[in-house]
Amino acid sequence: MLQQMDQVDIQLLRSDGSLTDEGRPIWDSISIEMKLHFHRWMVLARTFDRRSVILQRQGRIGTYAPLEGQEAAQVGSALALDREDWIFPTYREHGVAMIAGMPLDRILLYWMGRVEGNIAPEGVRVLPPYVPIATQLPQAMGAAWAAKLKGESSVTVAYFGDGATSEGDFHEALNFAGVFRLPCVFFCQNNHYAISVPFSRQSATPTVAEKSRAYNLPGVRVDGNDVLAVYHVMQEAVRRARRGEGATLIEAVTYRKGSHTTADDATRYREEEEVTDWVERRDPLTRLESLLIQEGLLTAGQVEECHDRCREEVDSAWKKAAKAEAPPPSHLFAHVYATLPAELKRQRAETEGRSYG
Ligand SMILES: Cc1ncc(C[n+]2csc(CCOP(=O)(O)OP(=O)(O)O)c2C)c(N)n1
Repeated sequence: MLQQMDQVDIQLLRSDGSLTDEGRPIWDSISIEMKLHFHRWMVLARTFDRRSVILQRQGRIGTYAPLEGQEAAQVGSALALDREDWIFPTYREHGVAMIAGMPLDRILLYWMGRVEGNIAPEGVRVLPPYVPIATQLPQAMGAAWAAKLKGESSVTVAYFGDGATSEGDFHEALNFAGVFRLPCVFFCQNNHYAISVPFSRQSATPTVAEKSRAYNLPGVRVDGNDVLAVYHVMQEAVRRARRGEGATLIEAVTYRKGSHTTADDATRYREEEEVTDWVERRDPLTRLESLLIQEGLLTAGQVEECHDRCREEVDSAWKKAAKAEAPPPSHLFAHVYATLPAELKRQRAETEGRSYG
């Protein structure tokens, strides 16, 4: 099983922090600024993630979906996008959302159950996190189709997990994108489990990428813990979409280090040997840090400073989020129905201390 996880079409930065022959010229062609962005955002995503798990354990935020282990897939893909591009995320894409311009305190507000956590600042094109699996895919096709009809150059990116590829919505969206040659990218983070169900129990195809063939789209299976390779394939897919050549399906092979959410216990369905292999040997952040140090772009001390600054940034975001006023209970009933059904009207009246009907 571990061997099959290893088979990818493209890896540029190996687990030990060395570049492959193909990786060297690609790394050299990237600006130092971007290389440092890879690092800072991966550290920030991890720091935010670890703090959020602690906040959940302290009862300060609600159930939370950790991303640790998937930083390279999220950061590499999001840094290849422009401000004009549309992002349709799942509940795990905090690393993508922060790069797209979602303030950290607002991401925390979402996990505190606040409506404001769903609202992106003006000009930030990231949709609220989608919880029903794969629903965002056909909706993202609507945005991509609209952009195409209007002659805009924006690209739409739909993020989803391996489990989402077992849903009808996934197939409908790929079919639609193929037929109408839509400017979009399907970005799958294959972290190997849909909660407790391994990929082999969800899909008869050994990979996600090969599912693209049925829709006449290119599919690429990239090492999702290699930020350089993810950035590279995403750039190519985005450029292709902007040139009017249609959609690409990217499968970033990765692993979530922790549980599915803070309400789950992953030790019940994952082998210790498998977890250790991914956590100790394939960590996306230590691999990049070791390359940056070898290349003389950062010292070990500067790496530590970056971690400290990110901790401060997350601290101040939490301080801000914690000050937010508690919302009135009526918020529970807003924004879903234009006209509330009778039962919900009754419940709303109850929360307001009124009798109903
Ligand atoms: C339509 C639908 N069915 C079931 C669920 C319950 N559910 C929540 S997360 C999840 C697994 C999703 O796995 P995957 O798509 O691989 O994404 P990951 O959580 O691993 O990032 C399921 C089945 C849901 N949210 N929506």
